Amino acid sequence: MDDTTATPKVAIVMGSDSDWPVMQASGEVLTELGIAWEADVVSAHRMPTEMVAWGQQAHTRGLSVVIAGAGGAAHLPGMLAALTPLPVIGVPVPLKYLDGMDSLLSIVQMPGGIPVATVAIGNAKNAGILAARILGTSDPDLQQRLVDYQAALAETAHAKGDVVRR
Ligand code: RP5
Repeated sequence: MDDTTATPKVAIVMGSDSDWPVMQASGEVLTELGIAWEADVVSAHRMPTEMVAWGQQAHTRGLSVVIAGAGGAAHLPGMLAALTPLPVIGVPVPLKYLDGMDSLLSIVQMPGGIPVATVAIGNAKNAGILAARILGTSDPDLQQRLVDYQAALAETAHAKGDVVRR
């Protein structure tokens, strides 16, 4: 495993601390894969000037990937993608109304030239794994850990098959 106290490679940002119960799954899987990460609230609507500064500086701080989660009028991932040259992974956070469809559509429908790699509604775990896969393209040890991770998934799926197989 890598030293997770090292300079963060992945930033997990969100529009509100109320997004954290969903977003923490990104951090959990990154930690499991030995990747140093940081997390913060950077609201596109409540602190727009800070969001602009954050987005402009992200790539100068040693970060490689941004995971951005927001709910409702979820503008944070797209705005950060417009401000940074780093890959941005968007997590649509489901809120009380509309089952997260509003968040999903706010994040996924980016205009050409400004991509946000959007995961399924509420699936912050996949955002973490995708960030790891991006980092793994230039880190053979990490890529091997991802191979092992996938092998473990297969093992679990086989074990479940053993339960239902007759
Ligand atoms: C969005 O508004 C945040 O990303 C959050 O999902 C939602 C609600 O925020 P709070 O009112 O809980 O702070 O910008």
